[in-house]
Amino acid sequence: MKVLITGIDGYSGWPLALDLLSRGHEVSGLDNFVTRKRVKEVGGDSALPIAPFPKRLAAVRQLMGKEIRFHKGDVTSWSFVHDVLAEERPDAVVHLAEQRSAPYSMIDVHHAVRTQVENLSGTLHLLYAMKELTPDAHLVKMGTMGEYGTPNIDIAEGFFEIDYQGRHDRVPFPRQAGSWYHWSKVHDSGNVMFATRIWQLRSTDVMQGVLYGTRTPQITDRRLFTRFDFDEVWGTALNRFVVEAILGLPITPYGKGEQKRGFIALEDSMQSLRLALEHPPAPGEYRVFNQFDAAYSVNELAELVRAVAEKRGLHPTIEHTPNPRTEAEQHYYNPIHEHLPRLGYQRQRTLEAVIEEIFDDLTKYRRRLEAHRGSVMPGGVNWRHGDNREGISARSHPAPAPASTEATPASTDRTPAT
Ligand code: USQ
Repeated sequence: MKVLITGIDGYSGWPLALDLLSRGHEVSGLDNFVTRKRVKEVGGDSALPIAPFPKRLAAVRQLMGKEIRFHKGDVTSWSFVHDVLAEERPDAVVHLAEQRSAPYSMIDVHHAVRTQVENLSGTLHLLYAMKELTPDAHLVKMGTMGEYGTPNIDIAEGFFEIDYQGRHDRVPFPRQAGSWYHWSKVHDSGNVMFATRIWQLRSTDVMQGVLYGTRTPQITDRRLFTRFDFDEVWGTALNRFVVEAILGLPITPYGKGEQKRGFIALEDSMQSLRLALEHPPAPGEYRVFNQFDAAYSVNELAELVRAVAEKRGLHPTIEHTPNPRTEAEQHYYNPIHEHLPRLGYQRQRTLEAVIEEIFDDLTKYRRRLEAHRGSVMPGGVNWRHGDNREGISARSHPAPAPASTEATPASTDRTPAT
């Protein structure tokens, strides 16, 4: 199968490319490398050193004997998206090229607008290009479990049956997202669902939980490392807790710490995406996968990280900090996840084992963590403040470039296919 991965340089895009190549699929990709730049703007960096993209491609060639065709550019450019699809004519597109940080989207009005303009326009460009050029191809769109929020009832897998005022229907499960970023995914979901219906496209909307881990079976060399973020803006709670423990900082659950989320290991996410690709939906079918293995509270994560740290002679404290987010800190959480197991999905990795690996891998790069210690502690982005630029500047060197509310002028710069 010919698969185009948008956002191929990202945390999950890169391992997905390796996974698909190793299973004999043909892979092409696009990226504008903006995540590398934006993480640095807030004073962070990947804990694991990631090779420049041409070196990644050379390593794939040398170690796997495979080629990835690459296009440098921005999905906010219609002509770029159109040109890439016209050239590649993929059987499937995995769309990961979106701004993926909730705190980044909450920095100020410019970051909120940038997040939504970029994410929605990229998806719309892809939908239009697929309708015109590859109407039979399958779109696998990365959404998030955070689209649903934390309702006081079970969370259906995309759709649910409802009786209301004497009538019955099957309707999308309500979305109650918790950041401008998460809302951008909600709006995307509506757009993908609508385009699929009017143009008879095939689409899978992946409500993915929080990803974790540094390894997949194909990451066999440091040139193939995927990124690992741990700063306040780009790092997830689990990543941050491990780094806090290694650096001797307190582990920082926000508020009561009883917030629950669904989690899935990087390697298992690759398995899920592969299963989705290898079992495409019918024309006109929009399906939703709740892609996670188990739910954990932030306090459970903190305790697991502390337990692993203790075994290694580290003695981190757990210090609840005032919650900078507006979110339920104690709530019911029971999302249904049945679609992937029906396709043969089986969890391979446990959270405990992967936390051990993360400690192993990050401890070797302790100096990189030390160099970005200032970006770890919370307090820079508060949901209740309209403007957090001061909080962010305080921890970043250099200060972030001023954002614009205009759609980012897209780069159409094209690197020759390799
Ligand atoms: N949290 C802490 N302490 C911290 C950082 C976060 O307690 O130091 C809490 C947050 O308040 C939140 C929970 O941990 O309640 C999860 O936050 P997170 O930063 O780990 O993850 P989140 O912002 O939800 O976003 C991440 C990814 C995003 C993806 C999403 C999946 O960055 O791209 O869509 O996880 S989900 O959470 O299912 O929406």
